[in-house]
Amino acid sequence: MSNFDTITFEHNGRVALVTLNRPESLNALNQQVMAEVATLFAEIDRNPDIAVTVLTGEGRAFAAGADIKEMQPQGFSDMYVEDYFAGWDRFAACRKPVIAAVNGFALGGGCELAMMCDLIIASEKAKFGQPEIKLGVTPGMGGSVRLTKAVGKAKAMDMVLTGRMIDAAEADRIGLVSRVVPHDELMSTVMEVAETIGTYSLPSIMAAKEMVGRALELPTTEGVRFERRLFQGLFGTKDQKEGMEAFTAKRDPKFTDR
Ligand code: CO8
Repeated sequence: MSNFDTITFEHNGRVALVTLNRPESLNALNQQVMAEVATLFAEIDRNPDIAVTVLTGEGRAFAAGADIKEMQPQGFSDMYVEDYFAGWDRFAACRKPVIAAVNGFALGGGCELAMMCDLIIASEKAKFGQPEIKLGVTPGMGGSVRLTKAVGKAKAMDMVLTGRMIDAAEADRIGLVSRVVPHDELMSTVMEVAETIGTYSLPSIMAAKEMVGRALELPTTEGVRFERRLFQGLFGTKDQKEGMEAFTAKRDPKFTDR
């Protein structure tokens, strides 16, 4: 695995832990963070020992957004020609599940980054928002799309147009997060969820992520057809035989496909 300056990486069993590590700027997402995250997640994608990754932030933020100080001097040509922040698409393309452990502020690009993950588990202290309108811009890392799909037009418009922050309880109520837990139980809960997922068959974990992701993009009949093909394909794995045999024999399965 590569070495990084703005993120840390730990790997234990089938679970990886990635921490955004610029606490002095509330883990503001600059180009270096993006490049390092994209590189690391490409490595995670290729590493057959890793089944699931937890993404969190050091200090009191998950991420307080794109780095405003880095963006401030940029012009349209800089943004357009460089396709500024397109590297986050490489993170979103990771084929293995990523759990966002939201420990504090998840604002702007930070909220958008959490929404690129597959599950969001939030501390009671977490705060979410799309405050870009206050800076004279709008969401730019997929927030208008993923937020609207997650919570619907009424709440997305409220957040994007007013820029107001919502707390973890509201985020839970509107369906933005999967679970909310006491702050000091955040990491233990998230690691337990990750470890549970990590016990399952890797091809079925990846297929599950892929089919739910496609469900958001496809019409119902196409989504159902796509799901069925992946489901049928899993009957080509050793793990399907093992999982069903273990059930019949009333023992725990031992999955080995990679
Ligand atoms: N960028 C750069 N630095 C930041 C950011 C940020 N997004 N957020 C916080 N910081 C820095 C602060 O400047 C401060 O640094 P310093 O100590 O050098 O002054 C340090 O972090 C601590 O922050 P505060 O002193 O402000 O802490 P507070 O507790 O008073 O406030 C807040 C916390 C409310 C989170 C406040 O910091 C804040 O409002 N931050 C900005 C939130 C924001 O507007 N985020 C959206 C950014 S725009 C964006 O994300 C666009 C995404 C799409 C880009 C796509 C491009 C194609």
